[in-house]
Amino acid sequence: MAEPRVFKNFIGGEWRPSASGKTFESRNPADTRELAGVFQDSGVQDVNAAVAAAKAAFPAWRATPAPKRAEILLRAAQLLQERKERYSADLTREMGKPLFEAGGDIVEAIGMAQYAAGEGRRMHGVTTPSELPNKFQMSIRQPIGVCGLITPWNFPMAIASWKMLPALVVGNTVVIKPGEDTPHSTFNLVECLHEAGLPPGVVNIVTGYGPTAGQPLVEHADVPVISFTGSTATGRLVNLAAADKIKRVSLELGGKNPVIALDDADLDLVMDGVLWGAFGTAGQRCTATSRLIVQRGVAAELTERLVARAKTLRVGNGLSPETEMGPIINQKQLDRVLDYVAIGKSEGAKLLCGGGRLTGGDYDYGFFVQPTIFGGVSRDMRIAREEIFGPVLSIIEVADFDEAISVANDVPYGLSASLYSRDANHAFRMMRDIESGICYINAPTIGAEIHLPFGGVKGTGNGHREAGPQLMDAFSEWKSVYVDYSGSLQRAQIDNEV
Ligand code: TXE
Repeated sequence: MAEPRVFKNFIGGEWRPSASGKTFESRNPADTRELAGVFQDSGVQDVNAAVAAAKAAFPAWRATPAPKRAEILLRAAQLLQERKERYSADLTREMGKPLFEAGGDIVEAIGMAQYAAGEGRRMHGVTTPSELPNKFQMSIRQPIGVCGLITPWNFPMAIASWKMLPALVVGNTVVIKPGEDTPHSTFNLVECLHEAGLPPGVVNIVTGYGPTAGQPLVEHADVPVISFTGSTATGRLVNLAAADKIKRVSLELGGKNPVIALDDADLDLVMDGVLWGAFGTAGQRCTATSRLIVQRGVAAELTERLVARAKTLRVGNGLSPETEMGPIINQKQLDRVLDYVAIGKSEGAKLLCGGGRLTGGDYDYGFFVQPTIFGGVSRDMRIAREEIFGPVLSIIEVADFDEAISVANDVPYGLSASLYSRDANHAFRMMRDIESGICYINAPTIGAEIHLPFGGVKGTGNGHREAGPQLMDAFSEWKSVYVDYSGSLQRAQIDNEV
């Protein structure tokens, strides 16, 4: 086994230990005997140093032409492509997801680098006519300053890229505090940016825990923008801490995503979609399928076939090519998943398969849970309403499409939702009536692409979207510019009275 790497904070283009000298370990969740890396346990002094470096780098980066900024992103995309295999293994080692899924994380970062780089040659504003003669007007997009990025552990490279690359192409500088379980992938992303020519101080990494390293970043007076992905509870704290200084906060929080399967659905397609949606990434996706809302006519057959397939899924170390489902990220999340299994049973739901921790042999060194399916779930049960963030699927039977939509919308979240049906009328009603930011027809609840906005309604966030044509909105200000070349004072709304 290779010597574990010790990562220092990356501040102003230099490697710096935490001011306290403290470090923490990240271990492979599939095999805790394996150390994935040692990272700095940072505090307020380290955050202050990183913000100072980002602030100092801002004027020159802001003044760099956007197409030049974009060229660096494109070169980084090329480097990511060349290193995809190595970075995927690093990601699997720290996060646990199987290698083929880890590759998806890297591909998403590559796609985002290419997409954001395209904006370097667009970054369109608008020109509009004036209501007065001899007057010109337009809007221009401008950077804001130092952006504080706080990311979770489930998509260690993809989520970092969604936030960092749009912020950079607009001309902002960045301090990122990655999830404490999975910091390595952020270093890999930033390594490519630096080799591609990113100037020192434009991106800074401070590792550590939420309350000690995340909170000082949120509260820092020189950080006007916070972009956060994580739990609803922490998102609320972040929002409250930022409110005092009237910061811009973009939150991407949880989900309780439904698949609706109607009697006329292609059941083979539903099977594949639900298994992938519920058990891909061991259910640790904000878009994971956690509810199957199924019409009565196909409920029995679908349930029986799903349970049979779930029992055959190969759960194991993500580094092994046979693995279909990896571990849970850590002990705390494992306990949470098992707690929800107990809650489901006590609420009267029927445990159809799974529900236990996998033990014996190598399983004893990781956080493995069986793919779990509950039947007989009703809409008011906690397992039908609360985000579990693990491989647990709740099946809820309904009479018809109307009841399905009503159940689907009856949760505090609204990120992703899916309908399986051959009926175009139901498909269009779904698109109109489902309360979610992302809607799929005949496809699972996971699989968002970067060319469309990502985010949700209700408790899933606070109205912002990542990626898509809106990707730069959280990280830019609009400036409206009026140029009067009439040579005299022209008063809008007064001198042009209708
Ligand atoms: O998240 P946290 P956790 C949900 C999911 C999961 C639950 C808990 O339901 O079971 O959250 O996961 C940083 N100020 N999601 O505990 O605490 C923290 O260090 C500033 C959904 O891992 O929200 C990490 O970098 N920052 C989600 C980040 O916030 C703070 C993905 C997320 O951690 C902080 C992950 C503070 N006071 C979990 N406290 C999704 N939307 O996909 C913590 N952090």
